[in-house]
This record gives sequence, structure tokens and C-alpha cells, in this order.
Amino acid sequence: VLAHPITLFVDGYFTSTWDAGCFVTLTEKQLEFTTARALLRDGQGVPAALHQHTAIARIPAFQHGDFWLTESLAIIEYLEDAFPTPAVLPAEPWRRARARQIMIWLRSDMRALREERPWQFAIYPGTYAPLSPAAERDARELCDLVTRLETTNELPHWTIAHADLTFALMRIARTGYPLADAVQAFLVRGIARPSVRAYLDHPRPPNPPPYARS
Ligand SMILES: N[C@@H](CCC(=O)N[C@@H](CS)C(=O)NCC(=O)O)C(=O)O
Repeated sequence: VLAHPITLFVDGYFTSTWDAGCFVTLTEKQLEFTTARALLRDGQGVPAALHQHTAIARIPAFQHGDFWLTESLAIIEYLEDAFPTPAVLPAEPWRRARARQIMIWLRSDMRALREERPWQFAIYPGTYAPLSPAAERDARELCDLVTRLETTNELPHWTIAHADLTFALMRIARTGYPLADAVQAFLVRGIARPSVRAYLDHPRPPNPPPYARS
């Protein structure tokens, strides 16, 4: 089963933080995989095959032989279970839980910031208003969390949560939000990670997507 081919269905503009986490995990684990580009933003919707095979048709979608899965966190956890080394989550239960806490928070919370700073602005130029108070709070909480990680020993080694935080920080860093030195240092290190670079540097269409989604 493990030798079956792997396909990751991704946003065709390569501007989704949720796709990015799966892409980075596959790259870290040095697994061979194909990307299939969905053109959701051009109004084509989720590819028909996904409706048939996944109970919840969303992008990113993951295919491993006959097994199909959506929800980026579930995809990452499946890869960690099926291909344990090299690991993208810490071994110690409390560190593992901290990494998961961060990943769930970035996906289920941060709504105002995700709405006001779609990740495509980190790649393609766009126009945007100043952050609302709610999005300011999200940005501040994100920076506070990164500062805490930089000053404690909670997650001393790189994890997939670091990649998630790097992509999240890019929402604000690339749209003019000033970062404290420690946060900037975290971002620079995060972006230098080869697996993260592989997503950031992936070829993209020259023009931005027709409309913004986070
Ligand atoms: N919580 C999901 C987010 C996935 C998601 O919302 N994908 C959007 C595109 S960014 C999608 O597939 N939309 C298609 C639709 O809703 O029909 C994850 O982490 O994978």
C-alpha cells in the first residue's frame, strides 16, 4: 500500500497555506508525488473526481493509491503515521500537542486576518485596507506566539507547525506589517527551509488569481 503513487490536488496558483503544509510534509519526507492543479478560483470548482472519492470535497486533496483524503491537518497526520521518518512532528507528547495546538489554531481561528490578508498577497501584489481591530489582534497574537517560541524551549527543533507559522507570518510581513527582530529572525529561518522554499519557488501563473480566498 505504501508504495502506491501519491497525488496532491492543489490550488493552481500555489497560494494556499493549507496546500503548502501538505506539500512541505511530502517534501520533508522525500516522497515522490505529483501535483494536480485545481483552478477553483477561475470558477471551475472542485474537480469532479474529488466529489466521488472524498467524503468532503475540498482542496488540498490527497490521493494515495485508492485512498483519498481532504483537510490539510488530516493529510499531514496521515503522512506522519504512514511514513514516520523523517518526522515533521516532535516525538514528546507535550511538544507534539503544542505543535498541533498551533496548527489547529491557525486553521480554525485568525479569521479576520485571513479574510483581510489572503495569502495570495504574499506572492502577487494586491490592494488592501489597513487592518481592522480584529485583524490587528490576530496579527498581534501571531507575533506574540512566535516571540514566545523564540524565547522558550517549547519547540526547539523545526516542525511542520513552524512551516505553518512561517506561511501565516508572510500574510502580514509581505503586506507591510512591521515585525519585531525576533519574529523577523523566525520568518527568515522559516523561509530558508528547503521544503518551504520548494513551495514558495514553485512555478506559478504570471497573473494573480481572479479573486481572493484565504
Ligand atoms: N480546512 C481546510 C481548508 C480547505 C479549503 O477550504 N479549501 C477551499 C479552497 S482554499 C476549497 O476547497 N473550496 C472549494 C469549495 O468550497 O467548494 C484544510 O485545512 O484543508
